[in-house]
Amino acid sequence: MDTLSQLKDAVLNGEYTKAGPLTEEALKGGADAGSVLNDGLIAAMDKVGELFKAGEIYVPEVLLAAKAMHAGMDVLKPELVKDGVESRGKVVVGTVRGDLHDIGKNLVAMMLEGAGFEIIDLGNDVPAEEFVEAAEKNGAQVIGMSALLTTTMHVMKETVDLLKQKKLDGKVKTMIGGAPVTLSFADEIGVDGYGDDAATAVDIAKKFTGN
Ligand code: B1M
Repeated sequence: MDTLSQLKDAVLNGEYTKAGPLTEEALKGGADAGSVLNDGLIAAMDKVGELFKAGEIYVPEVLLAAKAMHAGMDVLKPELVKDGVESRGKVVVGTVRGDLHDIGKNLVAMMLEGAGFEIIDLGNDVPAEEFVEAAEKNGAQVIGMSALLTTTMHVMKETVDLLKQKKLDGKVKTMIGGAPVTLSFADEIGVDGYGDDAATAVDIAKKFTGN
């Protein structure tokens, strides 16, 4: 098996101690950074997303794969900057104000990063103003918000309203998710997209950015 296939398998299987050295080996063997990223790391995370969506693997496997992907990305990042590989777009992510649950949000951020997006992760307990400011400051195309409590979901609407107030709606797309969030809630508050899992969040972000 060639090194890129070995790297893809290592990420897919969550073998995070192997992913860094295999990335190095692929680069030393003459592969360019773009193909290591697309045919190795991202190809593996795409597969992870598919398996996760189909219910064939679960959160622990996704977290391990994401950890392996990060190990590869750490080695690859300086090369990517050097080779000038373009990112798929910028996404601001965070868990809304008053809400400290961040496992799902982290998973979404990792899957987006694995798919080639640049992530501005604001952490948890993020107010509407901070989401909008971060999108403006970084020129992000998408704001992704997570909420796990029924009492904090309304902050998502505050962000949508603030974007409208600043005439940024349409320019900056919004997507939301989290256990209590539903499609009908998303429609009700006027966000642009709703993902019931991290893989769907990636599909939505790709659609928003024309990828
Ligand atoms: Co809390 N908690 N919790 N909790 N907690 C829930 C959410 C709860 C449903 C448990 C229950 O009562 N059955 C309940 C909420 C009830 C409600 O509002 N309806 C609850 C409560 C009440 C609380 C406290 C108030 C408890 C207390 O103190 N009395 C408190 C609140 C603190 C606060 O936030 N202010 C609290 C605290 C905590 C811990 C700190 C102990 C811990 C969080 C640790 C952490 O995140 N670092 C915790 C946990 C772990 C949970 C449960 C058990 C698990 C949540 C989780 O991580 N799931 C949860 C019960 C449950 O959900 N079954 C519960 C795994 C994660 C991968 O799933 O986040 O849904 P999830 O993300 C998914 C999708 O939703 C989607 O993709 C992910 C992957 O598929 N997704 C997106 C998420 N964000 C997305 C964004 C997108 C797209 C998709 O686009 C941007």
